[in-house]
Amino acid sequence: AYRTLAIPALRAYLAEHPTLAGRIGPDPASWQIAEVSDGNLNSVHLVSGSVGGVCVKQSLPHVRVDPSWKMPLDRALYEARYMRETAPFVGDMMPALLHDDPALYLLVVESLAGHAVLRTALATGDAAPGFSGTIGRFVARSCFLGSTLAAPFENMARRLEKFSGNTALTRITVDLVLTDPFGGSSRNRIDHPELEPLVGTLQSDPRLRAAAGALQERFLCAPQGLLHGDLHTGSIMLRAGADRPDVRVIDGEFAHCGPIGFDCGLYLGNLALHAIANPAASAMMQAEAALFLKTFETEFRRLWQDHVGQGDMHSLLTPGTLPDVMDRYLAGVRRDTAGFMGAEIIRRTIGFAHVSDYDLCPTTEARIAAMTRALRVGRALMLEAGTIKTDADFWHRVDAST
Ligand code: SR1
Ligand code: MG
Repeated sequence: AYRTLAIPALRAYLAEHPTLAGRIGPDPASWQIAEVSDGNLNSVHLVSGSVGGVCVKQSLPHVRVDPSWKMPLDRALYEARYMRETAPFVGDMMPALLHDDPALYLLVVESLAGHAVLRTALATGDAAPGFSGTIGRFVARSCFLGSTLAAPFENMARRLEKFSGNTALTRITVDLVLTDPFGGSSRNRIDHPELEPLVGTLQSDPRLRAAAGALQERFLCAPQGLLHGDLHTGSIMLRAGADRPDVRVIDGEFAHCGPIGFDCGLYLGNLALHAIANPAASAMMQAEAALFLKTFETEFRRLWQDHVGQGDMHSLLTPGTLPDVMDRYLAGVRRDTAGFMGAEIIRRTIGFAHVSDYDLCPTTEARIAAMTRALRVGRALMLEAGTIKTDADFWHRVDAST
């Protein structure tokens, strides 16, 4: 039966599973177990011993950062499903899933004890440039290879069936990302009264409300691929390497079949938020955004080229028409990306779940100025999404607000 495992119970649980215990070390009493919960929802422990270590993640019956907000436990099962479904496409860009327990709603994954959360590494200046190349490849591969461009439609039908029950977390996204910040909600958090006039203007702008509505429709009615669903800089871990950083995507519990631009937009939105909160990192974030878009599109086109005729969508293409069809498809992904990027920037500024990047602002005035700028950037991206064609167009909306 379900129970939340505190450290002693967790030690006993792992000791009873020889394949897991074998990865940690022979003497359970000597294992070091530390709670490292960092996200909004779950409890996470790192366990290490003389042989190595594992990471244990368990669903809580509520939102971790707000115990009064009750939550079903099944998110751990969807995260395990996402990892199983995606691992064949992305290999070691994700940690390995070692074990899942459907009764305890618990996962055990490869330990990334030597890695840092990307958001933290950006804040401390420890993120070596180039990590966005891996994220671009991750999104292209995880989204394309499961799509109906790459495989018979029955494949996607099976995926839809597997993930359509992830309604509790899809509800969080629909409400917290795509509705509350634009309509107003008691869950929103407006840190500074100085922001209220601008928030009022945004929430009473019929065009912005309509743009948010169009994004809701895309999110719920365009199952182009299996999305990670929460691809912000807190869902990415990295460790410096000799020639390039080792980059891993974690936390796939928000998995949802939806528009590919959602994963792209969340990632770019979080790079932009960091640039806005920490102007010293702006040039680096711009370069990372460009690298992400370039790697994503190059990989997506290459995969499509290699899979022509294997899926049931655009299955009749001849070599001459392929580039045009790809251009049109990717233009649609860019439009979605810009819109979701804008919504993410706005919701991380005035919605329920903020980002710690704003803590880098040296004064309250700088923080209010950064948040004001973020709201303007988010609005421009959402309202002008259809006109954003090039990599530079994305960042122009970020720069134009300085
Ligand atoms: C109640 S959960 C709030 C946010 O945390 C997660 O990481 C997602 O981003 C969600 O929107
Ligand atoms: Mg998370």
